[in-house]
Amino acid sequence: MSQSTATKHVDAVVIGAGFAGLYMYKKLRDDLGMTAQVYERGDGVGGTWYWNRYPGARCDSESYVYCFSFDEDLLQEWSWSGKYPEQPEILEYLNHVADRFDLRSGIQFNTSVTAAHFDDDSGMWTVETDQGDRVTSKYVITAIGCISTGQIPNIPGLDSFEGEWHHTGAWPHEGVEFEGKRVAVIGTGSSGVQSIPVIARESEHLTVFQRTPQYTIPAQHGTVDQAFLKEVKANYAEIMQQAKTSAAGFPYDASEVSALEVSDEERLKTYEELWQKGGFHFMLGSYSDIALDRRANDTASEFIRGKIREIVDDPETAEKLLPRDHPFASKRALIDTNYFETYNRDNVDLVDIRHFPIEEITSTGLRTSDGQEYEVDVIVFATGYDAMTGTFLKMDIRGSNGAQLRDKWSDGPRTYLGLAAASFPNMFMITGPGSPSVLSNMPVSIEQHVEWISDFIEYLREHDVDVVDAEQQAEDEWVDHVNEIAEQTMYMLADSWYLGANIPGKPRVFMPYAGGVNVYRERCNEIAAEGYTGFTMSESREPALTD
Ligand code: N01
Repeated sequence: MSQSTATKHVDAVVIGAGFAGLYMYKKLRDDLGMTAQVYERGDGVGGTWYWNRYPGARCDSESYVYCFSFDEDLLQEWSWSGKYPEQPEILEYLNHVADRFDLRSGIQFNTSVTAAHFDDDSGMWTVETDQGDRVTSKYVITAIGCISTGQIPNIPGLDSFEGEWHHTGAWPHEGVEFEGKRVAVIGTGSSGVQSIPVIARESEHLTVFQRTPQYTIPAQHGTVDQAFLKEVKANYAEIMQQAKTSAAGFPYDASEVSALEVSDEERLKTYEELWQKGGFHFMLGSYSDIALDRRANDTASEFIRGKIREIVDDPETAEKLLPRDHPFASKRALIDTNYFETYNRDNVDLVDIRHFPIEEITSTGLRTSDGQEYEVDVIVFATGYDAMTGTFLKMDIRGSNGAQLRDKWSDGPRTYLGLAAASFPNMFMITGPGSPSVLSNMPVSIEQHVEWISDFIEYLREHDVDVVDAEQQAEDEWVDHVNEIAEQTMYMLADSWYLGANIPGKPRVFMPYAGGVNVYRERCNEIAAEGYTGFTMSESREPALTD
C-alpha cells in the first residue's frame, strides 16, 4: 500500500456496481443516511451483465423473478419481453434502476480496488484503487460477484495465434463478426451451451472442443405470456415471498415425492412434462431426492441421455455428447436453446478433448494430442471462472494485525455465513463463499444479504459499536456445517467450479452453502434476533473520523 495520505473519508466503500452494489449503495445512502463510495471496474453499471455480452447470453432464471423486489413500483413498472431475460435487457434494467434511484453519482467507474487494509488503532479501512484513489472508510462491503474473474487455460502458443480470440466474460462491446469465419469454441458450460447454437448459425464453420459432456435442459424460451405477466403483477408480493422462502429462490412448488417411489411410467411422464415446461422446473419440480440420492438421480440422468440420443442424428456424435462421468446437476445445471440440435448442422463438428487434449495453439488454429490440426479464424474461450474466491484474492485484503485474506483462504474460503470473515473486522461480503449465492436465484440472495447487512449496521450504530468481527469459533462451526451439508449432496461427485476443480492448484473445497435459501435465511434471522451471535463487538480505540 502506498504511503500517500488518504484523500477522502466515507462511511463505507462498496466494491462493484452490479445488482449487489447498486442496492447496497441505495440502502446505505437512503436508509442509513451514510456516505458511501462505490468503485466499479466497468464503465457502466451491471456487473456480470455488463461483461457477458457473448452471443446468446441470457439468464437461466425466468425474468419475472430475476429482479429486485424491494420496490413495488419498480416491480410494477418494469416489463420483461422474454420468458428468460436476455443480457441486453438485464443491462437495460440495471441502468434503469441506477437512473430511477439516482445511484450513478455514488459510483466511480473504470476503477478497480487493488487493496484494502484495516487499521486496528483507528478501526478504519484504507482502500486503494488502480486509479490512484486512497480513501478511508469504516466499512468495506464487497459486491464483486461470484463469477467475475475469467479463466483462460494455459495452453501453449496462444500468443502466436494470428486470428481473434475472446473469453465469453470479457466480450467486446461492438460484438464479434462471425460471418464467413471458422470458429472454435472451447468449453461446454453455461456460456458455451448458450453461445454455441448462435455462433453455429452465424459462422461458416464451428468446431466445439468438449472436455466434459453435459446434461442440459431446454429453456423453452419465448416471449413473455402477457396473461401470465398480468397475473404475476397482480400477485407480485406473494410470488416474491414464495421465492424468498423456497430452497433455491424460485416461486416454484417443490416436489415432496421420491423418484424411487413412483412407477417407471409415471416417472417418465413427469420428466417429459417438465422437459416440455423447460428450465429449472425439471430439476426443482420433479423429485425431492434427485440432488441427494444417486439412484434417484440416475433416473433423471438416464432420461436426459435418452433425449440426447433422440435429438442428435449421428450416433457417434450423440455418444460423445452423453454425460456419464457425473450425475445430473452435480455441476451447475444447464439450460439451453437448440444445443443438442446444433450438432445436426453440417457446419458443426464436435471434438473430444477429454481423451485428446488441446496441446498447442498455433498461428492458424489448434492442435490436439492425437495430432489433428484445426484451422480457425476465431477462438472463443467459454472456459469459465476462478469462481467465488478469484476476485477477492486478486485484491490485497488485510484485516486485523495485517492478516491477509490470501493466507486465511489458502486452503479454501472460510467465512461466517458467507457474510463476514474472522479477523477482517467491519468487512461484509454480499453472497460470499459459504452462502447459498450461486445455488440460488441471485437477486433473491443478494437482496437478503444487502438487507441483513444494512440492519446489522443500523444495530451497530444504535449500540455504539465501532468494530465488529466474526468470532473464530462461529466461523469454524459454519464452515463445518457448509461442508457437512455438501457431503450429503450430489455436488461432491463432479469436478466442478463449485469445488474449485476447474482451476489448476485451487483447493478442492465446496464453496457455496447447499442447505437452501430458506434454511439459510432463517438462520441469519435467528442470529440477528439473538443480538448477532457469533460476532464480537467493540468500541474503536480511536474516535472515528466521521459519524
Ligand atoms: O463456465 P464453466 P461458464 N481445457 O466453468 C471447460 C454462470 N453462468 O462460463 O467441465 C478444456 O461452467 C470446462 O470443462 P470441464 C453459471 O453459474 C450463468 O460456462 O471443466 N476445457 C467447461 O466445459 C455457470 O455455471 C449463465 O471439464 C476447459 C467449460 O470450459 C458459471 O457462470 C450463463 C478447460 C467451462 O464451464 C460459469 O459458466 C453463463 C481447459 N483447460 C454463465 N477449462 C446463465 O444464467 C475449462 N474448460 C445463463
